[in-house]
Amino acid sequence: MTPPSTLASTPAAMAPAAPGAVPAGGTSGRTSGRTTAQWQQADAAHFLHPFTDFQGLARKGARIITRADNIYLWDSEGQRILDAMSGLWCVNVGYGQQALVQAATRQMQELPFYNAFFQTATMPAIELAELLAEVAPPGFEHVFFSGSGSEGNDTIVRMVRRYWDVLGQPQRQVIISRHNAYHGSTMAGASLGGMAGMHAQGGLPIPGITHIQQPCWWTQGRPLGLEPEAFGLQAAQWLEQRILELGPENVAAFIGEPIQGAGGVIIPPASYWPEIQRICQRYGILLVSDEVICGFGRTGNWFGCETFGFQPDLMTFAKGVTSGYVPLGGVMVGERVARVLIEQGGEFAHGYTYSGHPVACAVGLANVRLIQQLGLVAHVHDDVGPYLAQRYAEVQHHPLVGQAQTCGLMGALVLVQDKARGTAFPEEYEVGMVCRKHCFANGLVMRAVGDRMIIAPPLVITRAQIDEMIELIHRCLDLTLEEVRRNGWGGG
Ligand code: PXG
Repeated sequence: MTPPSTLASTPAAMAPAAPGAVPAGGTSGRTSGRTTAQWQQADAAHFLHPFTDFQGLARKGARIITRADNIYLWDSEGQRILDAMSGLWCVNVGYGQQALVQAATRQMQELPFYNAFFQTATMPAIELAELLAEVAPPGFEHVFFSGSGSEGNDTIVRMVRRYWDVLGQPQRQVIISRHNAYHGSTMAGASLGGMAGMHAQGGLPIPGITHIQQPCWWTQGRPLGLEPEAFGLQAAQWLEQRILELGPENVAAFIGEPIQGAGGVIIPPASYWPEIQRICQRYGILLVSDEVICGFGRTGNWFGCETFGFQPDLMTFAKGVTSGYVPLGGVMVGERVARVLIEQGGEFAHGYTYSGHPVACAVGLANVRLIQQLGLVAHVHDDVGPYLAQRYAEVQHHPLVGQAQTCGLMGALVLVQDKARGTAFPEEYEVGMVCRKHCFANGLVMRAVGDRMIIAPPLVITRAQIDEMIELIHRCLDLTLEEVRRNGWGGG
């Protein structure tokens, strides 16, 4: 096991305080003279939060997060919280890593911004592109930078359609994705995604995007009495069926997250991705792996496609590339696409002001180097990943848990009303939200997606911290079970 001392970051308290600065305290220190209620009032008055019922939040008041270190957050009331979601699936190296702070500071002083549009480049962008080509699977030599995962997926749509145009097959427009996928919140990102609630707002999906069923054995394979591996093959067949319905000559690409993250950590059976790859190859269709969550060590390899044994043509990345310290995303472009765009494509009329932003790239560079120096990919693969799997096998025995599954440092617990039969709770009970409320009150960030409780802790987590997290999870499951029984909802 990697000794914890090499993984722990410098405690914020040890950093010298600037004259007159408010101390980085968990309680009133960071509140700059306002109470939590005053912060909440100002928040409700001016800040429209993403994916939020504005009125509902205004009534309740947001939790104000004031500082963080390693895998812990502190709120404005001084409560310490174990962040089992890595911010939002992104703080892979944990909080407080001074190498990233210094890289940003240095770059801001030297060259805070210059663009990459008019035949210019900055050194951090070049160096990061070079390093990403080194850590990516073989065959990925080129990078197109964006500012986020959503923008990265917009780039994917533009790029795959451009690829087929250049090859003289402009009718190859359709991109196939999956229900319950999450690929971002821009028009193209949300269209690629398969979230019904998002499609219901704003006339989505945009034309040329279609969705097949997701490979969720628990909700789809199990009721049919299929073994996971047989179900994986069947779920891949849904892709072939759709390709044949559309006509293979009209299909540009298939996109998927190796593990669906925001959809509830849906880990596909091992048979699924190799069969998807075979089908894409059979019809010449581009295969896109959305690595925004699975990339940068999350599943125990640098990229999720390596864990699941497939070789995509394009990979979207974001989040873990900078561990969320600053925004950055992009697309890793495999040789099949890169050669066509470079050698035959002429100008690709696409790009963002912040494509290759020097500060973001400098932080990305420091972050990827830190992942290498700390050996975090091996730490997940050989140590904490298997250890989490072992501890989750125990959580599986809890009366509320129907299924407990992990891959690397992603985990899902399915809450069930009847453990023996694996029956789901009625949706209106919102049992996931009940559990989340107990997590919130007990100093644990665990996300609820319907009845699936999900985690994705920072990769620097140690075995001892996994023990601490599992203890909290048990406590919150027990409190949820008590409430379920008090309400007469069954349970166990
Ligand atoms: N692809 C995947 C697979 C993602 O998970 C995006 C693209 C979009 O990235 P940006 O950087 O544009 O947000 C994501 C983002 C959740 C949640 O509820 C997940 C994400 C974003 C917001 C909420 O789990 N993932």
